Amino acid sequence: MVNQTVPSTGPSPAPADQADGGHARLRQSAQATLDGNWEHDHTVPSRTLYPHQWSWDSAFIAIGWAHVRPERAWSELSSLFAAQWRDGRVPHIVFNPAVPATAYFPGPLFWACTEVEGAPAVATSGLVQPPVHALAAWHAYERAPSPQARDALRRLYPRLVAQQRYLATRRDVGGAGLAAVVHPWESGLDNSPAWDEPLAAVPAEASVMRAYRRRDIVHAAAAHRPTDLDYARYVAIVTAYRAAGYRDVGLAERHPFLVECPLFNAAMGAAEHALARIAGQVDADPGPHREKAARITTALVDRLYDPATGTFHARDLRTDRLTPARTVLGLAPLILPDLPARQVEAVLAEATSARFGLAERMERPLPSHDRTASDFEPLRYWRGPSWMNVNWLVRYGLLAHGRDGLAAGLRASMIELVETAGCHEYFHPQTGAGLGSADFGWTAALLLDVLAD
Ligand code: 9WN
Repeated sequence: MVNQTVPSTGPSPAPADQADGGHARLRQSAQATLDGNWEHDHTVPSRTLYPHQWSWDSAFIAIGWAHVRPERAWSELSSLFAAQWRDGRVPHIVFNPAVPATAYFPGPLFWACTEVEGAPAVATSGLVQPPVHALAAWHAYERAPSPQARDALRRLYPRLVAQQRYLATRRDVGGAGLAAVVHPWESGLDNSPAWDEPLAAVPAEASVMRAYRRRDIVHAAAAHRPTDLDYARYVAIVTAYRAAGYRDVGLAERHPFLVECPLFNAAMGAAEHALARIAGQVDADPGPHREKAARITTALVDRLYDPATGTFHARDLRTDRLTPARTVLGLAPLILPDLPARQVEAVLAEATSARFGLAERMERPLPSHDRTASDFEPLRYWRGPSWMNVNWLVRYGLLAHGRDGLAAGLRASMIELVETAGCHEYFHPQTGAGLGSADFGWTAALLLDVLAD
């Protein structure tokens, strides 16, 4: 037994650290990252790689702000939704006009959205990202409830409803109650192996990238980013959507990439659950949200769950087949509180297998792709590295299904990772080394959130 009276010879924690489970300094450094990335009414994901506002980043970042400066959480979300298009889409990038147009590729001139009818005056992209905003808004409110927060929630509510309406109507290309993503960037997991098959069908040559200047590989190692061929296809898909004026009518007949993603649709279902709770605070009717949530969960299980693999896959609408990769996207439906027990057990079996390594005591957080797959790449972006946001979502799902032991194991591994490597964008899934941008917004924000539990 350790004699508590013997003075330690190692560095002793500062008094504030002792009072905070040893995490005061970690919390301070996470807040310093958020402060450093704050930009008048929003937070940039990274000062170098991503100097504008990104949609799902802002949702995760708002959760972190709720712990330290709640007014910024609401500013984060309201500035994003101020750029909502008339049709309800929330753009995946809102460009800061004060930042040079060449700072990020593809920049505002490439998207050319300000000329499109129904787009806002500020320059944006024409794509969306996973609709995690209602869930984030509710979570931020629960973390720091106040009359001001409730007013902000009241103002946000109709915009969140319009976002859901856009996805449930214009994006229901498959006609079965799920939303389709029209670009890998919309999934948020840009070069996930889940997109390899549908992306391979998009005609493109890597050499077209000679006509453009990729800015990402100025700031990050090319071996840790999508390839030139990936980018050539990303550009080709945007070009097709832009040529159609970013209209969604007729997507099935003309668009080169149409996929139903399990994470995106799980977020859409979780958003209805969150909206039901928000409705209860803002004198609206929660009933229709609960009904929509139930329909989304049923459609997700019918269309994206494969009993043969026991996990969720993406459905390529151009072939009407599930794509074979077993990625972390398949675990995301756990965030649905009404996911049937059979699928909950199957997803837990997948998560706790050697593919993902979830356990009550685990060395590293979940990777973005199956560790045992032959195309697992530990350094390349969404093809292996661990990311805080998907780990946060899976932990949220574990808590929703009462798996507290597994949630605690995941939490400890997330904290240890950032404590050792810093607030990086992503992490080597075996060594834990920090990859991509340092001082990354959602890593800092979600760390603050898990530390608070
Ligand atoms: C394209 C900002 C965004 C994240 C995405 C991540 C990455 C952009 C890029 O950065 O995507 O949207 O240039 O690679 O994949 O999830 O929202 O952090």
